[in-house]
Amino acid sequence: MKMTLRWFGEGYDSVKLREIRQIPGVVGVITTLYNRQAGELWPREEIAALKAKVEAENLEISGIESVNIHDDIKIGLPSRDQYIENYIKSLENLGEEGIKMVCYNFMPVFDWTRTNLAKPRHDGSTVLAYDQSVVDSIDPQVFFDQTDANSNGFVMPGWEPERLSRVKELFEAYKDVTADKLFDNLVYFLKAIMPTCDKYGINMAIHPDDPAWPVFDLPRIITNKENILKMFAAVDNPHNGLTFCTGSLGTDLSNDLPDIIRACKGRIHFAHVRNLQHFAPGLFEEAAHLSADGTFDMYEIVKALYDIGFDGPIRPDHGRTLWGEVCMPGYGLYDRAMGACYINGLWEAIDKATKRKDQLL
Ligand code: DNO
Repeated sequence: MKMTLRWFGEGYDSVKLREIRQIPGVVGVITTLYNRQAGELWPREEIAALKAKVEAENLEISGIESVNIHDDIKIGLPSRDQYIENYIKSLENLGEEGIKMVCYNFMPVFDWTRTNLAKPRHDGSTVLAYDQSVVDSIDPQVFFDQTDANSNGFVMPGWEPERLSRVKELFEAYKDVTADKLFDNLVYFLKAIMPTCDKYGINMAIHPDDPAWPVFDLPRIITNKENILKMFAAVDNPHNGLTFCTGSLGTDLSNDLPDIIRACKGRIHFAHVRNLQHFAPGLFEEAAHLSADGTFDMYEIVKALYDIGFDGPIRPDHGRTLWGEVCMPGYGLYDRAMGACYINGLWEAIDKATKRKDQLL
């Protein structure tokens, strides 16, 4: 595995590349052209400029999160072909620049959803939290406005104002899109881009739906082992892979995370590793990465990734906001730096224990 940190780019992130470089073991960033909206073509010069900036700080671009998918592709409108063509050109430009991993999601209207961006935790930090009863009782537009207002002035990934100023319109456009239809539209998109991925060796890594069930009655299709394997089978190409995200798949406690990792061997191209603390179904908050602070056994998760020979980029995921840091909720430096060190520590221990055991046999 390759330890990385997400970086949104200059002007969008409170964290600097040099600070990221100082986290032991972090070799790269997962970044994006944050100014580019879903559906837009990514010019090669902009990708090259971003790459030069990252490399000037002795880091690499280990992958993109995200090249977002235009809603017309998800809805399956005739205009999707033009947006797919743009997507293919963007992939070609990324491929020409040697960038080989692209994370994306196929969630309608909203990306990840949390009902509180700054819930005080027992230790005095604040975290992102989710309460289904809030989602059940709020109008989606109000929900969006609240999220936007509570983001400390940062544009939150997946909550770009340009897109979400059209919440009502989007809900209308999705009204006939069932889960099956959404799945077919995903397959259509993947089939169209696979030849380009084959040509450049680009690994596509779909991000699971977060939370892993329909919100605001919108369908969600990447929610559990069965659906993920169905997606792999529908476009059976090794470049059609997954971002294994503990915090998303782990929202549903019936998902056995190490088991999903093992079932997806060879198709996990990117990993987001974090802990959650569950209180009841549909009621949880994000925790420190440490196993003891939340619900998941992080050792078992990292061990499963190790056992399947995972060698892609991995990143700590949302962190707590602490020590007075002012940052995008979930994306401060301090807690994610601790998360990276912790995951590296688990990996080193598993690696050494495995190698010593092999020597004894
Ligand atoms: C939230 C992130 C998601 C993720 C996208 C991938 O913090 O995990 O926004 O980047 O779903 O396209």
